Amino acid sequence: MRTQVVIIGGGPSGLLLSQLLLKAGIDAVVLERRTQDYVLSRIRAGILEQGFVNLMREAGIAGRLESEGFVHDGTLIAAGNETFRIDFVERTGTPVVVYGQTEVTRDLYAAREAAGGRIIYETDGVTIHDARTDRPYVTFTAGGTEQRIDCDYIAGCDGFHGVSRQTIPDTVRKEYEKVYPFGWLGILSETPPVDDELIYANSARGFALCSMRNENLSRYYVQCPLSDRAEDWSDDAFWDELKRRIPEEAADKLVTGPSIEKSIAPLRSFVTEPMQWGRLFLCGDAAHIVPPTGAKGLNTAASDIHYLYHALKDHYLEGSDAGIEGYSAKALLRIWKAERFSWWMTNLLHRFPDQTAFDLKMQQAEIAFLRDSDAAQTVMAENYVGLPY
Ligand code: RFL
Ligand code: PHB
Repeated sequence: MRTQVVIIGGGPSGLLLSQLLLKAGIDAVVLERRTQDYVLSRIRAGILEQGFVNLMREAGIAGRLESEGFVHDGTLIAAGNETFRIDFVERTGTPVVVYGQTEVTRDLYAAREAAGGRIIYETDGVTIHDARTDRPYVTFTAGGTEQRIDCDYIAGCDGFHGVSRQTIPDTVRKEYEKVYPFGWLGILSETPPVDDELIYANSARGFALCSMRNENLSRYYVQCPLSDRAEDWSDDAFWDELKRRIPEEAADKLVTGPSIEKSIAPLRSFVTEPMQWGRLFLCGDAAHIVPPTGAKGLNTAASDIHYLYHALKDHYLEGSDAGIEGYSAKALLRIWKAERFSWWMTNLLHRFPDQTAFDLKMQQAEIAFLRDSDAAQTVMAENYVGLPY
């Protein structure tokens, strides 16, 4: 088999790239290790930057997102019982959109299927060959047979545990990592959200977040020790803990109900450099991870896809390789800024096991500064809605 671009990974990064390429008349094959149902069962991101929405529009698949997504003009920050609001639109002119990653992925699969684009599911043993030559190829097994796809370029969109990043030799690859000493326990419940906007809460008992998917689907998180297991948390224990961490006014009106999903995600900051090796390009979680506090994971994946899509389009349609050559440097410049913001928001809002009395005072002062300073709120809003591509 031959194609122009092999895309490894059928998560949001890989699917979005495949759809943009298809629109530009560039042929691609997506290889996904799991089934479509499995990918759609993962509950993850909920907040989309305008840049993400624009890419979905460019790919011609923003219809449902535009009709069903909820536009949020700002967010609430709580510290103990005190709450203040940061107005994104007033400060930057731009809102964010609440629309689940599951729905984004569903729309992308539907569009790819409708267009007859190729996705090979349940691939095993995907291996990248000759990425530093001008004739790379990928081998794998699917449906019990060994297969080979020859191509011009390979997009490594296979998430944090994928094979693409590992293909780059240790002598070339440099990894930067910070692992946080806690995780997020998250639940999804068919209850109305406690507020119209998200509440990010710093409390003496640890961080909590009130988020949502729609009028009758809420997503809540509490910071928890890494040793906790989701199955050991009853729904009642979760709701009790959440109520203790959010302002009383919100706790009093919180509607609780059975959870329909419950899981723990560890928090990590991670970047690999470079994001390109010969004809292999890394995109999304394959190249970088942020703690979810700034809602940047899926959105940083989108900026990588934007740069790679334009680079490939310039190569195939304009005969220019400037974008291809500059991909890693360009993508990393924006990634590191999103890493900084996610790390800052994580430090601002969580309790750390080794936090000293001085550290706590610094955190309180930082929150007070954010509450009182127009400039600080503008900086926060600018980062939250997404830095320009
Ligand atoms: P994914 O989604 O991990 O998809 C990678 C795909 O590659 C497949 N794969 C392979 N396929 C073939 N061969 C192999 N060897 C393969 N190895 C892996 C996998 O099966 C999978 O289908 O990466 P992608 O596409 O880069 O997308 C990244 C996003 O999923 C991620 O950044 C976000 O979910 C992060 N995130 C959030 N991002 C936001 O922008 N806003 C948010 O509000 C937000 N909230 C979150 C989050 C992530 C969370 N968790 C659980 C990590 C909240 C949470 C709790
Ligand atoms: C979510 O709704 O899942 C969500 C929202 C904001 C975040 C992280 C996760 O910062």
